[in-house]
Amino acid sequence: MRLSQFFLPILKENPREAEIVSHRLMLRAGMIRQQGQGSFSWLPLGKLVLDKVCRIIREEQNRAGALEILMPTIQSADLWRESGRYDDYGKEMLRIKDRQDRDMLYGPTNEEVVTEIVRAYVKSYKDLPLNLYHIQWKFRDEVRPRFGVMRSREFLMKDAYSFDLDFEGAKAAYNRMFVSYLRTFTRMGLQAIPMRADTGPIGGDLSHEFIILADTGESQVYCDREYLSLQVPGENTDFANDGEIADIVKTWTTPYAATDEMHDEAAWDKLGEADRVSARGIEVGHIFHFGDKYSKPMGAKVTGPDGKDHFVSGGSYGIGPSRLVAAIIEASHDDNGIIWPEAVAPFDIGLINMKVGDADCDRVCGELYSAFTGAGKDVLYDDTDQRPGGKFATADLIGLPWQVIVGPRGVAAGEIEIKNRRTGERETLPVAEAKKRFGAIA
Ligand code: 5CA
Repeated sequence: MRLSQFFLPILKENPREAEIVSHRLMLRAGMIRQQGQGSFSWLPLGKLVLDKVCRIIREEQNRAGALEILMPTIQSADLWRESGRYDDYGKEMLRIKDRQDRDMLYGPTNEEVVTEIVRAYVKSYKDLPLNLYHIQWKFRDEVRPRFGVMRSREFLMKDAYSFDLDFEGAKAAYNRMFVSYLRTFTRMGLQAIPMRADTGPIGGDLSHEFIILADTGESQVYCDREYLSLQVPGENTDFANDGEIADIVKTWTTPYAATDEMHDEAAWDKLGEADRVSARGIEVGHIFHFGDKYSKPMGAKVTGPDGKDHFVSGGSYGIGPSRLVAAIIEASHDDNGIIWPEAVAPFDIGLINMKVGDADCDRVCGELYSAFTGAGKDVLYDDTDQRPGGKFATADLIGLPWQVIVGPRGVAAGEIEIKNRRTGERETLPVAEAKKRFGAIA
């Protein structure tokens, strides 16, 4: 992509409304545009990152056996009356009337809709286990929308829903999602700690929040330092092996970890002073086990191996991709801007032409652009007539992992410079060597 043809509305000044660094940097880097209270458009740079985050989530959901669907945003109030949540949910729910004066709502979550699907089609235990997920916009009329996309009113959520014959099956499904979440967040360069959590309006008897430690986090959290060095399960984890998955969950739930609402002072006091981490945290995922809370009032049942009817046992599993983009920035930035982990970077390489119009610089940039893109790299080529200082500032602000800098003096000697955004390390290389460095055959 040529920067001259891209849409990157960079802000020079710090936007005054932004209280935390991720909100500030997302606005400055032209990733998002606020459209209303707690409502944002995603501009091209932001959308590229959001899509990469969603792709990792999808891959890990699919690996754990979940199936992707897509449910509507606007839901019928009658379905929520069946579960009993229409009146309970309170002011966070945006209630709407259609032209026939029917009560509708903009979904804050989807337990009712997905339970209706299962009730309609799933009749036998042989059709279970089943886990259906989607990535869809949600609306919650939050009391305090703030911090940009971190706590917005309209936000993207990946929500998965598991259905099993009995409690044991549902626990195995919960465990698979638990392990899938560990892998998902690690792949985005984040260290997420699962903590015992309150179940709130979703309900149920077991729940974990996945928390990123960050000073700007909204929750107070408590955990054992041991979490900071636990090994995240690898790609070869066998999700079909309930025993293996349960062992991983045991390892990750044995040391103490709890959010403020679930904090147990007595257990906390037993930890040595040096092992205690008391910090602020950002909730990026939340999983719930709630058994027949929805299937019973909504009549979602299957015939069991005993020939009798059983209400299906369920759980739900949320991740906030839009919040995650902000959380990744909170965890990875410096004074000059964002530092994207490679897996979610909007482009892999920023190719900077220091003197556009200089025949040799243009030629070498053209060659490198073809070589890198040919090797499967996403490249943002700064072919604008901005001064070098401005180009460097933009490159640092938008945080691409690598900068490849082509200037007249270097080119005359057949050399270019590469800079690693994270470490700041610079290296001067012959052009052919630079091509090889990023996977292109010279
Ligand atoms: N139905 C369940 C699980 S699918 C559910 O709704 N869970 S939740 O309420 O915990 O939300 C799931 C995830 O959505 C949260 O962990 C968080 O990452 C994200 N999220 C929730 N509220 C907001 C918000 N106002 N702005 C941005 N992301 C949010």
